[in-house]
Amino acid sequence: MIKTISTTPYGDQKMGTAGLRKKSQTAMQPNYVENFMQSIFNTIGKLDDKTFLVGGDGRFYNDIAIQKIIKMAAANGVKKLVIGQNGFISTPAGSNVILKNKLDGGFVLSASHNPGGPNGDFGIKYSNQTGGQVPSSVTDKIFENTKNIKEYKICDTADIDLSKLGKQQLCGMEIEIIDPVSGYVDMMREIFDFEAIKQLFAKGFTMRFDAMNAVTGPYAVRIFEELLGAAPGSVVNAVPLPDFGGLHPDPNLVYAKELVDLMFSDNAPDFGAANDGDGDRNMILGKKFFVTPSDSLAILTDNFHLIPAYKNGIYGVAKSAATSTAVGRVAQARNIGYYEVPTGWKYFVNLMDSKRITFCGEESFGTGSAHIREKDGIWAVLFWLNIIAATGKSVEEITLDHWQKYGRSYYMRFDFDGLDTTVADKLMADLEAALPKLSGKTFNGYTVSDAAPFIYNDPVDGSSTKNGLVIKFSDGSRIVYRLSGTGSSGATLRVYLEKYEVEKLREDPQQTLKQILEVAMNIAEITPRTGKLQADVIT
Ligand code: VG1
Ligand code: CO
Repeated sequence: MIKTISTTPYGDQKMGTAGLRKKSQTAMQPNYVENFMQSIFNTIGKLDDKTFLVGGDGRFYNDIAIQKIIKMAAANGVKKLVIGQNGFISTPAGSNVILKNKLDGGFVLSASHNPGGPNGDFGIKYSNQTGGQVPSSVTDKIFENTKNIKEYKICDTADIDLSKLGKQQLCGMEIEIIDPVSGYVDMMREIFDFEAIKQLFAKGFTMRFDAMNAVTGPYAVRIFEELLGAAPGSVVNAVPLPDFGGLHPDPNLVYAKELVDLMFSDNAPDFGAANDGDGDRNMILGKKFFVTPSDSLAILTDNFHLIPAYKNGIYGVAKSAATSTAVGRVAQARNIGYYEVPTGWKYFVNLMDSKRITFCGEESFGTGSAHIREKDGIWAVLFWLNIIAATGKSVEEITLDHWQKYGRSYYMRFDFDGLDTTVADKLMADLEAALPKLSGKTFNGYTVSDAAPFIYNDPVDGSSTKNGLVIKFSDGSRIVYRLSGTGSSGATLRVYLEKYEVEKLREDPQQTLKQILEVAMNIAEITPRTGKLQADVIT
């Protein structure tokens, strides 16, 4: 039943910030998924003692791709696959399954926060035994393999029934279908004070959680409504749909519009949150109040002692370079380690494995801890609920307290989408070349103190990564430029702005950052080069 099929390479199967991400139509081309998976199997080598996790966020084409992966794993001699029931598992739940059961890695079929459907995106995230996505040294090898692939192996059988929990066999490979929710829920119960949060809801606390028709619906209903007692209906868009019901499952102020409108209305519940397609991102809102992800990371870190799992202390904390420096002030005050890494969760993995950090986060609505090796949307929501339950304060009060204690980093991100790749690459190259000449110059009253590419030297494996360009000003303000590595067509330029204030704590970020935005646009010549007068998405 095992067949060897000849194939020809596609030249574009390079993984980006988080796995392979392509238009569904691209991924649906003959042998596209097969070539990519065979290249991974070839790169791993010995497979007869290996067990992998397989699951996904339920998006369009996952059902077909997952069957291909199962049949190919069997034909390639993989020992065992652990598969989420009906092919579902969130990225954080998948990381937990790998770690807890000491698996050799896994495949989560998701393009994360990108839209799904026949005209949306498809993706595959590949993790190793750490439970985190493989480092660039591995993705490079896989890419090389995809460029030379000549054949793949597949077991020629009928599709596997993924609805039936328990064990089965396929072409000599063991398959175990698991409930994707229960193990994750058990882990959350061990970390947080469920009793305290339950009492909070019992006293009438209200929340809305928007699962955006993606993978977290079943997790959120189980945890928030069934276990913690949030009112039925608190979780909305709770049934995962292949096209996310037309939603763009990116939990930010632009795409989670329904939730944002409610939270800024007079009918707002006490607390609002949303997750992305694969459940690793989170957005936190209070009544008429938005918490930036950078502030959220700083606030969670400063309140670690309120959470049962962390009350005895934490190692350090890390953030991506583009994320605001707010958490750095907490790290300093708390006297814990502090690391800045390139964008992408995979860079946190070595720091967690070597016990250098406990918490980490990114400005892109990602927060997490060393309980797993991926960011974790529901974890962040529970962390906030636990702080609220422990302090009796609202989201706004908690955030204001934080700013009063540490000052506030006004922070915004501006995305310029759909750029011509050549134009975007040239903009970055020219800007990088111009950086040395910027030092000491003043723009709109801001004097450049330092301008250089961000370079990360991993303290564990010694690898060096360059990602993004950073301009620092003498008052602590910063501009970071980088190109997105998760898009499926064209280029996206991201411009991240930050300004630190100790006294003016309640200004409008857009106003506060207006001058710096102008500087950022001018220095990089964004309008003349791209034709864009303003950003497409502002978060
Ligand atoms: C974006 C974010 C980055 C995040 C990545 C994956 O990458 O900026 O912080 O880690 O998405 O998120 P980029 O290269 O487009 O800026 V997800 O929710 O895929 O796992
Ligand atoms: Co995601």
